[in-house]
Amino acid sequence: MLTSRLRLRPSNQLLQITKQRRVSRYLATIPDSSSYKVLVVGGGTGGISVSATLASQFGKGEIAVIEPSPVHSYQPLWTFVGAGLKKLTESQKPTSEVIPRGVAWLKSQVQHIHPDSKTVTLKDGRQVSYEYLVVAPGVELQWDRIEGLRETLGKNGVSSNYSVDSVEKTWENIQKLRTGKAVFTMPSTPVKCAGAPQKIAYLAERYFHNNSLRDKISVDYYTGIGKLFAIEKYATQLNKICQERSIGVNLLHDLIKVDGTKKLATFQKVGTEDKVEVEFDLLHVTPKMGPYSFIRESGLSNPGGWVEVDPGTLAHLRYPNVFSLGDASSCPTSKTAAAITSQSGVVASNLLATANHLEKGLPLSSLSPKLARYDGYTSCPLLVGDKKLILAEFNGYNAQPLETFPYDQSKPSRFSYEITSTYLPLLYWQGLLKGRWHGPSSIRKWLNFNSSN
Ligand code: FAD
Ligand code: UQ1
Repeated sequence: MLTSRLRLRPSNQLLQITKQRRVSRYLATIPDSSSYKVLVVGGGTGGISVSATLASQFGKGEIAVIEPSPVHSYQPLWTFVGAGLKKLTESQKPTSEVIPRGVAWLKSQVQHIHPDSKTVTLKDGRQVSYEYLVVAPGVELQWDRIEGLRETLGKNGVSSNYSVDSVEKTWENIQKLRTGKAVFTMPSTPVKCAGAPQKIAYLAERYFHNNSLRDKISVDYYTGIGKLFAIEKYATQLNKICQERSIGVNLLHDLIKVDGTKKLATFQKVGTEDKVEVEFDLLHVTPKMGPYSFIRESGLSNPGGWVEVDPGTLAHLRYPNVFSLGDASSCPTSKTAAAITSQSGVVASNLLATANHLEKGLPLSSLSPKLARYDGYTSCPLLVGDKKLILAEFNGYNAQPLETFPYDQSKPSRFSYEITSTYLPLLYWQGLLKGRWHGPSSIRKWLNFNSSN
């Protein structure tokens, strides 16, 4: 299936690095077992950050991460890559290097979870049992839900920053365009990093402007939803930028078909039967996304297909030994790595507390008030071009800003750009993935002690 091919194939250069490093790390590898105290589904941002946080609390080989990909990606960097601001290799590390010390890596894919018998069936046929389960497989990129997209992605001026195979094409296409129509799309489904589909439009527009091409190139953003951004404070600024720079904003237009040869994109007007055909010379597509079907088939989902957890404790509503975080969870906040900085600490703390409580033979009802709670924190660093950025940080549960720094983060700022471009990657690799960084709440409290933020 295209989804897995696109996401799992590493670059040749990275494969070579992987091979060299695999030899030196061989002795540190934990042998596979058929039973673990803690089993983690997915070695992405959520899975690695939770297992790193828990690793020191459990013995060697008691935790395992199930992850099929040999490469771990810091996906937030892909917007920078699509705009020529970073190299793709800067976003990647071999999975073997991010698996925490003492944690086993099962290089396979989960096919089915049996929460009643506390076992998991892997695609290679193995059965693995667990006491505690963390479900973090992320969101599925559903390329086939837009007719013609799979055939033309990476060709005919069509690319997507959401695909590791075509993100570099975005920068190639932006540089190649000298005249014509540049079109950027966002679907009507939930997506990870809901700002990414428009960030690349702002970056491309500034590139055309700075190269004296703007009067020859039109820039249009088509979105399947009804506003530019969910939080009013940031939406106001983004609308202003679009107006000032003559970026066309077409709300409630959902991309349903791409004809790469004819350079024609077809949109469905949401809530109607009407279709609109739009010509393009450059098309940046954000695919439709949804939950993986194995979550529903395993009986762990809410009606929408997401892992059904308590939005505060992140514990499963029906299986108290199961937790979920990140893009796969039912948390009604936007799906970002930033959200995981807060969620990973909550999952690790509550899993440990549950294990200790049950070991003592105490009833779970007495534990509930003592559990940690995720407050809905999430963030979307909105690159707007010219090395400036709107650092949107908010509580996704009450739609209110929750900013770390004591300045108005809705204003495009060079400082916010530097934080995001230089320091967040460091915080990600050395902090979050090592279990040492659980979000900016204490910095926020310290810096804002005198404000009402
Ligand atoms: P992932 O990190 O996607 O990891 C899921 C893992 O599960 C994958 O490694 C996958 O191989 C594995 N998996 C899938 N199915 C199975 C299975 N059946 N069995 C076992 N393993 C499985 N976030 C921000 O905070 N700020 C940003 O600026 C930002 N920008 C972004 C820009 C782009 C272009 C993209 C694509 C994402 C961006 N994000 C951003 C979002 C962020 O990367 C995700 O929200 C985050 O990585 C989610 O973590 P996760 O662990 O839930 O999923
Ligand atoms: C963050 O910690 C983080 O993970 C490392 C992100 O992911 C890319 C973010 O986007 C943000 C905003 C944070 C929060 C950190 C600070 C310093 C505001």
